[in-house]
Amino acid sequence: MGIPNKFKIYLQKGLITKLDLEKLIELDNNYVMTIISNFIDLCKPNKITVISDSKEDIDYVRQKTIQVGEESKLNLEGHTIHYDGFETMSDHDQARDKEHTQVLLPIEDKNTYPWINTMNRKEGLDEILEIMDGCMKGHECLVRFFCLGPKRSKFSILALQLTDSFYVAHSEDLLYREGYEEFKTLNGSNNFFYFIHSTGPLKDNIPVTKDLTKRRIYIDLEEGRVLSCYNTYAGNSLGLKKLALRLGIFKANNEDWLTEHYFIMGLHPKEKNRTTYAAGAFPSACGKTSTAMLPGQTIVGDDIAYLRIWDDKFCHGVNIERGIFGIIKDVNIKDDPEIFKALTSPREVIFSNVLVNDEVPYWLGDGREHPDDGFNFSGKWHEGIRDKNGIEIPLAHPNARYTMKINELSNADKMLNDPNGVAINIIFYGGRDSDTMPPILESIDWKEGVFSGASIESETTSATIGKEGVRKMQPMANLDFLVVPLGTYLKNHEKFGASLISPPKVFATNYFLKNKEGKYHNGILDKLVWVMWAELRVHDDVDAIKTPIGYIPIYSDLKELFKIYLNKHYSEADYLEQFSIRTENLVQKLNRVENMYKEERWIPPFFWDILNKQRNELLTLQKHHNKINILPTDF
Ligand code: SPV
Ligand code: MN
Repeated sequence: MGIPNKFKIYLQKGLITKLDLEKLIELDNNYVMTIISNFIDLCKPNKITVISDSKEDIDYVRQKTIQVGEESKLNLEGHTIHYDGFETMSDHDQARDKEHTQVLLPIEDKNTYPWINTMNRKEGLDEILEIMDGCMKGHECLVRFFCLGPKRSKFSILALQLTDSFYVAHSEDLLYREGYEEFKTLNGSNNFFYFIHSTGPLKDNIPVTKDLTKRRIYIDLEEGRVLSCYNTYAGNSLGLKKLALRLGIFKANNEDWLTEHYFIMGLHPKEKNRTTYAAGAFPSACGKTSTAMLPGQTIVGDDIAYLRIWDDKFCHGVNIERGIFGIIKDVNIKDDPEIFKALTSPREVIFSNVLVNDEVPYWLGDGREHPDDGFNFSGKWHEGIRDKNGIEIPLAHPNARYTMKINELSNADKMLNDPNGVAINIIFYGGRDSDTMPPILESIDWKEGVFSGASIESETTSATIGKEGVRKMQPMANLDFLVVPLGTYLKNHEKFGASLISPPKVFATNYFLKNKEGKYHNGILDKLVWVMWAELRVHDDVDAIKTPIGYIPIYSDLKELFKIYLNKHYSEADYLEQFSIRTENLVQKLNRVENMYKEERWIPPFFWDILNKQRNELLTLQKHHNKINILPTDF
């Protein structure tokens, strides 16, 4: 490939070095060159730097992020702190911005999509391209190549990222596999996603976005790209995370596979020489990472997975990431020992939006004594300080996070980078539900499993901007990222399971059940017992009790599991209370599910059949026993 004229000019102007231009030319891909020149001309950075897979290039990003102040060093080797924008406790860049994340639809599409933020494509592009005009002035634009999924794998999708944030680029090094060499295997095709990101102008004292009112995240399905500007929070800025999740959902729905908001883990039951792989979706801040990091088990991934019907006709899955961007709140030695150990030992970790005092990071629920001042996401902080609206600023943001690689953890699964993925036998779905679902429940079959995932209900958390504690339906914990009608998405699930020799068993978990006094019924690590029960079910090692909503465990099996895994006595009284079938609450929940799903016209018939069947059976049960809470012993 010769040097395109545009690039000759960049070279003359000193915008790019000869060496960096050669790195681009070597890819021999006109699409890559066109995308870069289009956005360089629009965003107007003062320098273009091309990062290959070399250690030297990756070290450059790591050093520059410190030099420009997007990250600062902490007391332990490899630990750094990064802050995202903050004005007040309700106006900040500390979480995903749902309102300004829009899916661009072609003008011909006159449908309404009840749960998707949509915008006319032309209007959206006009708006965001205007905002992005000159948005990188004075900045260095990094050109990055990544691979979503293991290298050399049928699962994987390549991704090009342009960003003027060293923090974004550094995070992506920890979270995603290198893709520069992979791009050479494209042979000039345009079969990749691309992401353009800019922080926009930064504040003088600390490099965070100055004007959050211009924050936009626009998803252009037609072009397989996402444009994101005036933000730094990873859920808004990193192309490969939630932005690629949306493009992946679109592609998977068109090609009969699944892109899901799933963790993947290896379960290693005691005294049984086997590993069983499980995936699972929970809305943000509902215990997803801590499930994937349960003691004694191994982690493949904690956030996003691609699943395919593999050559052996079983469901295989891969983690599209290789790192964790986890919530740090409540990570302490008692409740999350694996994560806590990883965060308090030397390794490459980016802490974000926590309190730093004397180069030591502190966060909410870390189980340690806290200093009463320091520096945090709001700037200089001291105990009792309030924002402009008089709202008290906590020492760390509730959605403060850490970013690190999985392969450095002692509990990393050895299949993490296998191009064939792992065979998934279990799927967990769960939400934050104080009064309706039991702690663990197995669906009768795949379709009921899809229904169960589709009817996850959860109380909102700090992971998105907005009010906390409101009960919301969270189908497959993926509603925030849907770019196709929910019905289309569910039909794709139905079809996927029907094409498998033996679809995964689906389980609903609920870690958040509360008693009458409003206290949680279960300890945080009790989830180990629930997941291990599911593992036994997959291998037909234990029986279960059939109820209208699915199978629940038998007391003696749980009692034994509590003893084996937690060395705890599990009382029958606890069991009876936790595993009662709360017919009244369940029927009300089904009514809410019905009301929500009525809003869309594409919902497949199997969904309504299951809803009506479960509701009728619950009502019959209630009548038969003449009470609303049916004990496991009543079946
Ligand atoms: C989530 O909120 O589901 C996360 C973090 O995994 S974010 O990158 O913000 O999406
Ligand atoms: Mn997530």
